Amino acid sequence: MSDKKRGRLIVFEGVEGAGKSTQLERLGGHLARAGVSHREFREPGGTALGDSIRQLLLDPLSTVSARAEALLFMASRAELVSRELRPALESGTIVLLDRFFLSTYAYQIAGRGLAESDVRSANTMATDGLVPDLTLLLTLSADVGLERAERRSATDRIERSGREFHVRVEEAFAEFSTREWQGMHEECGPIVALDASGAPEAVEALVLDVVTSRFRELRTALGAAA
Ligand code: T5A
Repeated sequence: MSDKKRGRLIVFEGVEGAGKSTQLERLGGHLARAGVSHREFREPGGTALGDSIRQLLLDPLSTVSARAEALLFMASRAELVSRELRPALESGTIVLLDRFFLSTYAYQIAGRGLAESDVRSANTMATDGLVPDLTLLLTLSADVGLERAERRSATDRIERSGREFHVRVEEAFAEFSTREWQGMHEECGPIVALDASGAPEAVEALVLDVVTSRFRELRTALGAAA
């Protein structure tokens, strides 16, 4: 398929409470008002199987070993990629995705301590080689993000993994934004780090700026709708 007809996969990543869902929804609103066909998904979830897996993974009463946890994320991902993401992209739709495999690299490799080579291999199977066109990495300290998430609702199983775990996740995300790391992980596609510590409107302006400067077709559509 020619790149011209394919949609774009835009992923939002970052620590707990970084504002991914808020910004994804805002970008989705801009696209909808501009009449741009788009779909919104989150991981884990987005399919019947994925939603069941999400419940198992996030339930504070579940006990899940690190390897089982990684494989459950992969099973949800495999289902989402084959049933939803690829068909949407192939039909020319813009896909906005709340977390993808960069989260597995941060949470399961850096956070839980699983071997990078094992996780990358399993991920290759789950994504079947699907590479994001852009990842917007919202940067925020783990402490501020957890505070935001705790203020919003009761914490889930992964949020309860302890401060040290979340600081390792924050540090991993910081490393992912470096040119050196990205050069060694081509499966991740381009990653752009954005400061998520400001007000939602300030972060939204940063998101729009990156998206419209990366994708000419969206610059035209969103510019015309402004
Ligand atoms: N996970 C996921 C893995 O371990 N491995 C994986 O491979 C994958 C895919 C998913 C969990 O699974 C883990 C990571 C997660 O622990 P989830 O509920 O989907 O669980 O968790 P999150 O994606 O972290 O969702 P959150 O809702 O916690 O964070 P968001 O989406 O980053 O934040 P958002 O937008 O919901 O905002 C949180 C609160 O902050 C406010 C919002 O109003 C809301 O109250 N807020 C702001 N406040 C001040 N300033 C701003 N700029 C703000 N932006 C939002």
